[in-house]
Amino acid sequence: MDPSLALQELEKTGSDGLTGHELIDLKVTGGLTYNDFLILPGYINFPADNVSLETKVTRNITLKTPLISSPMDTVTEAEMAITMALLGGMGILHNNCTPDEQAAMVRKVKTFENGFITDPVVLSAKHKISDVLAIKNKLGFAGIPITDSGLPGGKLIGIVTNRDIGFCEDESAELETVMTREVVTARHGITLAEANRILRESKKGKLPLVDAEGNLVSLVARSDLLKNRDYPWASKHPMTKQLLVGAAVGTRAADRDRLAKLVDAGLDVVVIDSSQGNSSFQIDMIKHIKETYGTKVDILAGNVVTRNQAANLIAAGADGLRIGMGSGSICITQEVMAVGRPQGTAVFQVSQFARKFGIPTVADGGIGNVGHIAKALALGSSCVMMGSLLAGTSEAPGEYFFLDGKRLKKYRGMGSLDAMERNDSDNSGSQARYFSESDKVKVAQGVTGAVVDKGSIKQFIPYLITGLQHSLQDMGVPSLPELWTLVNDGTVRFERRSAAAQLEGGVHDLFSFEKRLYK
Ligand code: CPR
Repeated sequence: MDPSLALQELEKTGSDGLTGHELIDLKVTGGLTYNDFLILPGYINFPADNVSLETKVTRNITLKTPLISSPMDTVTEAEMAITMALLGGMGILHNNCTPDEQAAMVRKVKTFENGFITDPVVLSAKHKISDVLAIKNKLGFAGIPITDSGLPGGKLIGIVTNRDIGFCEDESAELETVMTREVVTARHGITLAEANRILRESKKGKLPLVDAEGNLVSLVARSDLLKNRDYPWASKHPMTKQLLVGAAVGTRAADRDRLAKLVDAGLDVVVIDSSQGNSSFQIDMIKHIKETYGTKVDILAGNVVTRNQAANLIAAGADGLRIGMGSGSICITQEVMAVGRPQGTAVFQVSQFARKFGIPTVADGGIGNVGHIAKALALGSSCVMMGSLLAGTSEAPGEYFFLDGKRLKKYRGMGSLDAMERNDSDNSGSQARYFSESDKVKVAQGVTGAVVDKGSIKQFIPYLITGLQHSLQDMGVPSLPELWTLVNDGTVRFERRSAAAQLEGGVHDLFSFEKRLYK
């Protein structure tokens, strides 16, 4: 055949592979999940770093990357939420704590300014040198502002540094006898660049920022200067410029009071946390939130895995849907309840349905690598939510420990008996997701385990982002909206893979190997 007729021949015989609808053909294959299929390569005519990953997590919240951290007490507290938002994603704060503790976490994210310490350690003039030494021992620094009240927000009256206490032999001396009273300060509201310039010129270690009345608002530390970098993709509220944050709540009466505190602290997205979201309780909660807060917070409802469940929550007013039942790495829901759905099928069915109403979806659970993220997005989800992949990073709550020579962090399901015991007294947190108040026997839906140290998400998330950009480039798709259009019109093609093909797709036939994922 004449080689110049190759394209015509292709047109006549059709493209390789299957459309999304043919792939997720329930009558032929039953439920599928990420490892059951691959995406066929497309045509590349752009560099990978041109691929846009901009997406929506809910109707009104747009992010530069589709990455969300799970509301689990071994994954997302304030530090994870802050760093996820700085890197272009978003964290959802867990609710396995008191409402006040959860609201404090929201506030910490909302008041975070890169480079500014917004909750500085502060002492009063009546504190002693020994107090400074104790802080130095515990936290490693000794430059401490002194306020009249001894609290942040009090009037700044001095500062104590290493130099002030270095030659003092009496540790019981009060700080007013040694503190420096002439403090170089700047007004709250200046940019980080200006603060850095003042620090450089004044050759001081700490720059307290004060309001018009001289009250201490925050602090910039010289030692942080080098560590600070720009976060051009940071997820920020368009008006306030504060970082975006979500938080989980349940559907009980007490959760309405909890939510009031979270909204007051500046919450952007409320996640109604239920393993089976299609309930009158959740629908009532959605209606309550819409009536009380209007467009002040967006609602990510769920979890759902079927179109039927999705339809109810969309009709009630959900701004986004969280998809997954039984797909989480720590989860035994499918084993115990016999209810759930393979995640690939769930993501495709719900996302295609929700898209008709402009409702974004979040594929939650079962994300074990970059390829899974790419597949979840290709099946139609707008974002992915990750638990195990982010547990074990330095931003996840909990201390590292060693076992068999490996550095580990604890990771546990929120419906594990272990997680439930944390708040047995008020029954307001994770118990509410998985157990009824009247349950005499608590049936666990998850396990407790450990994951290997992954370092900081400041390195790990950029690896996921770059990997994802390369994945979309291989598909021949420069952005997520184009991916969804091209999957829908059958241009992006899929193929199922047999068990043998799955083995072939992994590392095989080596005596030994080391799997390093990024550098
Ligand atoms: P992985 O990312 O670890 O696979 O899954 C995290 C997700 O698992 C969470 O976002 C949540 O939806 C789900 N999950 C958390 N605890 C669970 C228990 Cl005990 N049971 C079932 N699912 C759970």
